[in-house]
Amino acid sequence: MSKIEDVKVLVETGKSKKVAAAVQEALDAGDKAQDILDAMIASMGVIGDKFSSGEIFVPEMLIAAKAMSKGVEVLKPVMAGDGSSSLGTCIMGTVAGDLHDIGKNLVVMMLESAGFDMIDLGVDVPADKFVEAVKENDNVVLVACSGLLTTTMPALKEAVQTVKAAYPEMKVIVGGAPVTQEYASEIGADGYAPDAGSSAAKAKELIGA
Ligand code: B1M
Repeated sequence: MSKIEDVKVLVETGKSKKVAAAVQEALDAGDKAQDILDAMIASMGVIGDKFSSGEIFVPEMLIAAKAMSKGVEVLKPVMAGDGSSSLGTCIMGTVAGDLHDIGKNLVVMMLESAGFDMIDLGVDVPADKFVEAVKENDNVVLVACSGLLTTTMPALKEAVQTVKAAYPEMKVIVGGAPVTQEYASEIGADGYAPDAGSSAAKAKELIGA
């Protein structure tokens, strides 16, 4: 079995104590960080499908998520840039009612490496908190909101519209599995990105960098 396959199996079986070492072994064997990350994202897709079919339940999903996070920790320094040039501050969070943070964490990592100073508000962030964070931090140029559930898409809309009501000129980018460009436009977001990689390019484009 290839090293990447090892990583996939460990994530899918929630072996969080072994994933970090396996990711490091894959890197040492010459696998690209992006390929390892893509494999772990695919594993979460497998986990999601098993959940949908009733083969596994929430605890197993949580354990797999923890395992993936351990792997991402190892990839972070490899994938991150030096962050030496600042494009300004970006406030990011997963919207109210939503506890999914792996995708958000990947977007934080990519935006940080693109040169943004990231303020990560975490998960289950009410709309007002995004506004407070804009107020409390210097040089905020972008607000980024993540939403993973169809049931929290209205919270995404509320976040965008609350930020826009308080700061009409603030650029807002949204993303997450159920989000589309169409929905992003409908709720008044300035930008949408389908994945963490493209979020960096879109974010830079939005602020004219
Ligand atoms: Co949840 N969950 N979950 N879950 N979970 C999904 C999302 C689901 C699709 C599983 C399924 O049914 N197949 C389903 C949602 C269905 C729907 O809404 N249509 C679901 C459900 C139903 C639930 C619960 C309701 C289950 C329950 O309690 N009965 C519950 C809700 C809890 C809540 O949030 N209030 C729940 C709970 C959980 C756990 C807590 C157990 C755990 C999350 C732990 C954690 O995040 N720390 C969990 C997990 C792990 C998943 C799956 C399996 C994996 C999510 C993930 O991390 N994916 C997921 C199934 C799946 O995704 N296929 C599922 C990998 C990650 C890298 O991808 O987050 O999509 P993703 O991020 C991508 C892009 O979306 C994008 O870039 C990322 C990387 O390229 N992106 C952005 C994300 N944010 C962005 C922002 C941007 C731009 C791009 O700009 C700002």
